[in-house]
Amino acid sequence: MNDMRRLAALLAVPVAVLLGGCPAGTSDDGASETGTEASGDGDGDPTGDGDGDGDGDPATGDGDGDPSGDGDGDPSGDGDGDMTGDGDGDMTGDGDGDGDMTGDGDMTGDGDGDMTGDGDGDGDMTGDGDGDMTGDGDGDANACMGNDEWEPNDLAETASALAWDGVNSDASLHIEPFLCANEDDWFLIPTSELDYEFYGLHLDAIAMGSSWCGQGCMQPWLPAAPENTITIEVHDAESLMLLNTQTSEQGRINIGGDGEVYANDLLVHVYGPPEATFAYDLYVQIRSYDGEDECEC
Ligand SMILES: [Ca+2]
Ligand SMILES: [Ca+2]
Repeated sequence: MNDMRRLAALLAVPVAVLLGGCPAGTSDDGASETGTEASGDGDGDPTGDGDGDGDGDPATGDGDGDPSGDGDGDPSGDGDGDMTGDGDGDMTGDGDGDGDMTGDGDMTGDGDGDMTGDGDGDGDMTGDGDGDMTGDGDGDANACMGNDEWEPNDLAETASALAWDGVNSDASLHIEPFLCANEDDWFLIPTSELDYEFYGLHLDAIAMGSSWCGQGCMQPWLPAAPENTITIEVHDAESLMLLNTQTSEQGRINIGGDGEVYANDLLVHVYGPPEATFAYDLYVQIRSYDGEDECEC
């Protein structure tokens, strides 16, 4: 292959040098226009195009004096007038046509065409690589800036694994997440770590503005409204079977249940209508004993 290229270069250069300096002999000389060449078009060169260009490259007929045939006067053959052969008219040879040296169409050189230089390839300015503008990395354009530390967890597959705050005759945990508009929060509860004879689930969720006991105990409460509405589903983490669910229009969930169905790891799914966006408390408790939760004012 290298030998072939070398041969082509050796052949091309002398033809251009030797014939390129003598245009008068082939185009302006009336005697040579009489059809001495085999093309039969009367212009005195062998291309058959009738242009009589006499440019020293009898094979191309484009009048530019190089053998590439693209008419731009350089031998790269891409017609853009530079030597890179990428056809974009700048000298970088990266083919992106932007005239800088990075090759990605902007100056950052990370290949994604945005100016952040974060190399995440999503073309937005957040640098989290998920292609939406929220910067939370969850790929959900509806999420909000005030979201919580357990993101991204908008799908069962990306549920945030939680740890128990303490384990003895019951296991409990408490977190304070945030629900954005049109958002889902999924949490994985490590119930299978527990070795109980009995599994009693007690799950409480309290939207900001409500309280543990609420209006009945003269404690803070929220009126029924879409913006105060929250739904929680409890699934078996392996089968994804829905084990329990509750919706409250007043931002106060209180789920209870017991049995072997709660012995496996659990998935807790939190969501609301589009109007609902609030901080909330989530309490999850698994008890090894039976018992009710009653508000004692
Ligand atoms: Ca959230
Ligand atoms: Ca979420």
